[in-house]
Amino acid sequence: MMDYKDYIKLEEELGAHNYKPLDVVLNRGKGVWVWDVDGNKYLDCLAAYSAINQGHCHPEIVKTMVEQAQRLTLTSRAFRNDQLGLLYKEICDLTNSHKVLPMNSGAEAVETVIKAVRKWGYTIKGVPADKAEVIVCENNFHGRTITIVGFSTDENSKSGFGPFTPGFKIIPFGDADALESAISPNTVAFMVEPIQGEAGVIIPPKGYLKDVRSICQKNNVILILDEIQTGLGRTGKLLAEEHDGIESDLTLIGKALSGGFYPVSAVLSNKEVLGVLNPGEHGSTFGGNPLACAVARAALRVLIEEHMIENAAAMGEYFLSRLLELKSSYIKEVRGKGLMLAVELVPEAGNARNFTEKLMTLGLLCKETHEHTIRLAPPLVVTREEIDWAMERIETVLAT
Ligand code: IF1
Repeated sequence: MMDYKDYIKLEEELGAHNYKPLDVVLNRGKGVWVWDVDGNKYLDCLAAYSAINQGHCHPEIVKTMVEQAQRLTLTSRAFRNDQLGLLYKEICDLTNSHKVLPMNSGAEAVETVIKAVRKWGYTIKGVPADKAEVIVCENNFHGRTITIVGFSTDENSKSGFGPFTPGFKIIPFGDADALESAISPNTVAFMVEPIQGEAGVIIPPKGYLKDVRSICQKNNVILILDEIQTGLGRTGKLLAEEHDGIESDLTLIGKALSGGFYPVSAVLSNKEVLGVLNPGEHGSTFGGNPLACAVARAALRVLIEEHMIENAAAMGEYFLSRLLELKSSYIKEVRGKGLMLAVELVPEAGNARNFTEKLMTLGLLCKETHEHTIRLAPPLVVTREEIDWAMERIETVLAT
């Protein structure tokens, strides 16, 4: 029989080393809990980077996936299927969108939106050929493709992978004046995360998104919100933009759109922008396939019907208040909105990785980001008792 070390050895020998996972080998999950190959149980406070908002192996999504898989999985977009239109309708009703373009991974949704706004710039705004500019923020995280890492400011994600795609301008996050000054006649769009995830759960100053919204409006610049991580309930609202009472022109969703079963992402848009794409100009073999659509429909349904978004708001508030009460000289700052939380440690505490490794031995799985921040983001079905359980472990490792 294989020991957990044998699984790790296989991965290390045969896999590319583009990750440094915690040495826990999981083989089962249910709700907020996962189990390793030796039967040890852990509370999952990463939720697969927010793809598992609905909890592991949600039975309704499992049922839908199995039924759909037995009926029809893939047609390609050369033909139509009976799930796609229904997914469009349900997404549009929920998010007040007018058009949808389905893809698979988050990065593909980002690539798609860049193509769409460039085309919009040339055909509607009147930007001269090949001059379109997209403005993005410092410390952004939008994915891993060449174009996307090209406008990253994180050397680790970027260095060694050039040459990169031109046409991007980088400004500080949370600074609306910087946006206003960066806009030129060739600016087609501004793309931003409502809360920066990978950067360490960075919440912009109050009023930032409202200001950004009106600056974009005034200058005929498309506002793109990357809600791949913040969307679908994570911050206590269906979309994080709702906290600021704004509506983007284009919104990207992914991750929890499938409840973690299958890569499903989408670009949501007002009519004008996605309306510029014509047959043959964009696509994907798997994007919009009936299995993906059926799974996404179920994932959205349980998110709403089981009141996971309200639970994220209430439990997020509770978790944050408990973290803020912690008395530890290791803590520099606690941040969070809904169930997107982070504890930033003082440099003297050492690497956050030491803490996530200790937490793992106590049965709590979470992930460090950069050197000094511990990110906490459990599935949105987490209960008060489970947060108390997590807090006992967190208190133990942060005791000074
Ligand atoms: C990895 C973080 C989370 C994203 C936003 C697009 C994408 C992501 C706002 C791309 C992806 C991931 C990917 C994951 C690490 C991760 C992450 F640590 F980088 F910040 F979620 F917390 N926009 N985020 O956060 O989506 O193509 O991956 O489907 O290992 O790279 P994707």
